[in-house]
Amino acid sequence: MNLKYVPTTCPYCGTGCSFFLVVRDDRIVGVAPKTRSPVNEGKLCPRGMAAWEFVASPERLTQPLIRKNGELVPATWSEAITLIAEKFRQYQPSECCVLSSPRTSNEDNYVMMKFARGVLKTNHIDHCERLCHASIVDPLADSFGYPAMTGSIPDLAKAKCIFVIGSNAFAQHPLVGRKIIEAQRSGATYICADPRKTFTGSQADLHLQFHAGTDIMLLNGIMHEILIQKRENTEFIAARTKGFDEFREKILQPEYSANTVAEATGVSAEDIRTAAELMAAPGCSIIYSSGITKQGSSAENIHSLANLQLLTGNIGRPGTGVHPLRGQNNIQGACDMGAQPFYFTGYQRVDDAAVHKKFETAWNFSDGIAPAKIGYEITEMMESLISGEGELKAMYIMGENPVLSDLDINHAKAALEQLEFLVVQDIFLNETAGFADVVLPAVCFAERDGTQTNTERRVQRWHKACEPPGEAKADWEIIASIASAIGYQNQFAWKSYAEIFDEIASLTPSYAGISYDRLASPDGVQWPCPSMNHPGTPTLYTENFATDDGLAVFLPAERQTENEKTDQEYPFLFTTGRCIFHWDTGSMTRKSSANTGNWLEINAADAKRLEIVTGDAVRLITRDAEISATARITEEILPGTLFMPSHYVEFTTKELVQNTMPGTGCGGRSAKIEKII
Ligand SMILES: Nc1nc2c(c(=O)[nH]1)N[C@H]1C(S)=C(S)[C@@H](COP(=O)(O)OP(=O)(O)OC[C@H]3O[C@@H](n4cnc5c(=O)[nH]c(N)nc54)[C@H](O)[C@@H]3O)O[C@H]1N2
Ligand SMILES: Nc1nc2c(c(=O)[nH]1)N[C@H]1C(S)=C(S)[C@@H](COP(=O)(O)OP(=O)(O)OC[C@H]3O[C@@H](n4cnc5c(=O)[nH]c(N)nc54)[C@H](O)[C@@H]3O)O[C@H]1N2
Ligand code: SF4
Ligand SMILES: [Mo]
Repeated sequence: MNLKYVPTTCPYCGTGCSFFLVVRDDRIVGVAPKTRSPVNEGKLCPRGMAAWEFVASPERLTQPLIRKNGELVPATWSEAITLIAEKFRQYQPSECCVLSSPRTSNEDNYVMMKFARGVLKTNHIDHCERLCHASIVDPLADSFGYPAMTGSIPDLAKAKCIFVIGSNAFAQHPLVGRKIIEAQRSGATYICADPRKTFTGSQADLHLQFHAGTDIMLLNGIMHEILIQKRENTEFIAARTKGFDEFREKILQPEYSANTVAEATGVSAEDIRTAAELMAAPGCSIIYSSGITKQGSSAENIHSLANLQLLTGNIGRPGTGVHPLRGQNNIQGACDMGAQPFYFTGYQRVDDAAVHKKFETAWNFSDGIAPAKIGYEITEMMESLISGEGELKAMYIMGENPVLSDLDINHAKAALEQLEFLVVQDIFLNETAGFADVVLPAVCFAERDGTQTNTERRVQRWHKACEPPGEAKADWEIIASIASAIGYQNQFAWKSYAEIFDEIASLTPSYAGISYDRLASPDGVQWPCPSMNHPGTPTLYTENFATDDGLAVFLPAERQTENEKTDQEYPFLFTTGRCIFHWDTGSMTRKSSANTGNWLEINAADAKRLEIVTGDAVRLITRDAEISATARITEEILPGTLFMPSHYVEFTTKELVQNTMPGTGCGGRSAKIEKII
């Protein structure tokens, strides 16, 4: 018997936990703890523990498929690659678009980005970030310079106060939740603000349960109190920020006084004052996630969190800062690698002439690269297909399932039907493959080398633990074969993931000092890491911000997400989110024993009035859709609010929430409920 322990990182969430895959005779038989990981220190959540189970699933794709007479039938690699190359050669750059994938490695995303811009000559490249944390990236850059988390997961334990808003970290990022508890046990005060009293909220020392969508009122109210109590950090503000005077004037308006804010948000004036006092003290860390980013005013919400830390000087030291918890395992990396319509790697803009020249020269395509012009976002791709106004005809999708994850499933299906040619490259025959002309089998995380970058900018290694099923190939190798068949062998001639990584490092200042040798350390390396002797950057902005003049900017926020108005007929505010049992569209978790069926959470007082008890069948009705579910009566949500998990696609949750909010929908729609008798 041959037994191996292969170190790797988790393929699920952006926390980036490490573990060993236990391999017996080329078959993975389990996971084992990797105690030297600074992120998870040997611990894993149930998803990480089970991360090896899907690898050997009999449903894995094992050979290329080509659609003939309406059916997907097995084909050879050579047939599939020749067909794709022929097709892509026929289309103009403006007719092609690409979806890259936060489930794959940095190298795969880089190669896909080079393929889109160098081979197809289009900037129409994007990934599901826009359906998830679209706005996490740019708003933080507006305030501080970098579109990323400012601190580190291990350093959260050093905070004296932790403020969590719009994140159910204990369920969705459990190993970050562990750090919150560690800080609390060491004496930190833990404050949680959320419209629901979730797992995460129920552990808090102070829970601010506010009406969905009133985030800016609440945050401005807290900052108003900090100013009134004269707790702002004047020295920090003077030395390291700009825009304070205008900000101060706006926040001191009477509409943000504790009493007015209490009325608007449902949080007591006393709790607002207490939160202000606790958060102004040195050593406060803020954590947020999709509750903040999925609203109409998500950018303003994030600016407000940045303002708060600038006001108190709680940034630039371990245990302080602003920490967005990113969703998918490598969503940070997919963004860093330029799998977006606006950027090459490391947020170098495609419409910057000098940057454009740099990539054109380095890549050396004899017929040039895509013009210095921003391409379509995923939503614009779908929109242009539906309206028929754009020119799109061909699409290449790697590791995404837009048929289930798009904001509007019928809309996504209608869009994909308009395509003349669709290539889907995945590990399973997902729902999107139903629309494909060619399906290509890819390897999964356990079968490849490569790197991924977690939510705290930590670049970490995957290591190949076993052979892929059947004829499945690495994502980058498949892309390179297509590029070669089209006529671009030289630009895609790498032999390994490490060689691709070196090319990334050579073109990306924030990754310049990272190499596979350095990544052998169990700590990984956190970017920016500009040179080989630079240690990496666990804490950003210790001395300067990454803005042109090194100063951070106060950006006062006044626009608030508009909830649909409730009235006598539709008296409830309906909101959605995740639950601990399922992952995103539920395609994997709903097949497991953890499947729970769909439910609707109703506050106990409302339920009593409507004579509904837990287990009753109820109908939820909005102005343009309805859905049935099992009632779950709870004190976890405020009276007047309803909540349903977003993983149950056939119940069309998104049709219920669409038009009012981006993403799977926070904020709220007005709704009524009926008991089904
Ligand atoms: N109903 C519903 N919709 C949602 C959400 C929800 O909770 N519910 N969440 C929203 C959010 S926050 C997000 S981030 C998006 C996610 O949107 P998507 O990324 O479209 O959703 P996933 O279900 O993660 O699909 C990823 C695909 O990648 C494949 N895959 C996994 N590993 C690999 C690999 O190594 N190589 C290749 N080639 N393929 C691979 C999987 O088989 C799967 O088909 O969905 C959004 N939409
Ligand atoms: N178990 C599990 N874990 C996951 C995933 C999964 O599908 N299942 N998906 C991963 C992905 S892709 C993502 S993006 C992350 C998301 O991670 P989270 O953002 O933590 O996910 P949710 O629980 O959907 O939403 C967070 C919180 O927002 C609150 N909320 C609702 N309305 C509002 C509002 O108006 N304002 C504020 N401030 N909060 C509000 C909800 O009550 C909820 O507690 O999770 C990742 N981890
Ligand atoms: S917290 Fe996230 S990265 Fe860590 S084991 Fe769980 S799913 Fe994997
Ligand atoms: Mo996400």
